[in-house]
Amino acid sequence: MKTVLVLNGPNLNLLGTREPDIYGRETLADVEADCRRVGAELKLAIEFHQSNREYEIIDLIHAARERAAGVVINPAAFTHTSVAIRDALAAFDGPIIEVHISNVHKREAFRHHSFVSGVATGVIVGCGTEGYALALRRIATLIGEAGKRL
Ligand code: CA2
Repeated sequence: MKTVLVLNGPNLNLLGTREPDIYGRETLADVEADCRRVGAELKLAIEFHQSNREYEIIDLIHAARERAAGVVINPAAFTHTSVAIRDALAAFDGPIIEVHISNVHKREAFRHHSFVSGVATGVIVGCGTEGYALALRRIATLIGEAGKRL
């Protein structure tokens, strides 16, 4: 079974506790359960992590080079600041889908730029927490297509 790494950046541990008008009412535990349910349906093993520390996210991306066929990442605020996370993702060979729960383009100007999008295979924005399931389905398609070419 292939593994997909689902990575969440800073403050996403607070999901469902504040700002429900922007981020909805699901907690990160609910998102993890959704990802595991969809992963089982797609026959993908899910590794799910959240970290408030940039270096931990970078280390997890490095480890994914050996362990994962794809990466789903919501880098949260690091989206708009981190060249280091972008560089780590650029060294990952499989598909990468960047997810944002909110529509960052409807929000403050500083959220309109992503350092990550330029190295992502695809970007899902403003689809709520459902974006994670959409991202996993896209990764499954891309991994399946790559498998057929081998
Ligand atoms: O829309 C998204 O998914 C974001 O990546 C979320 C980040 C934000 O900095 C990005 O611009 C867009 C913020 C994550 C913090 O989430 C919280 C959720 C509830 C309560 C407090 C923080």
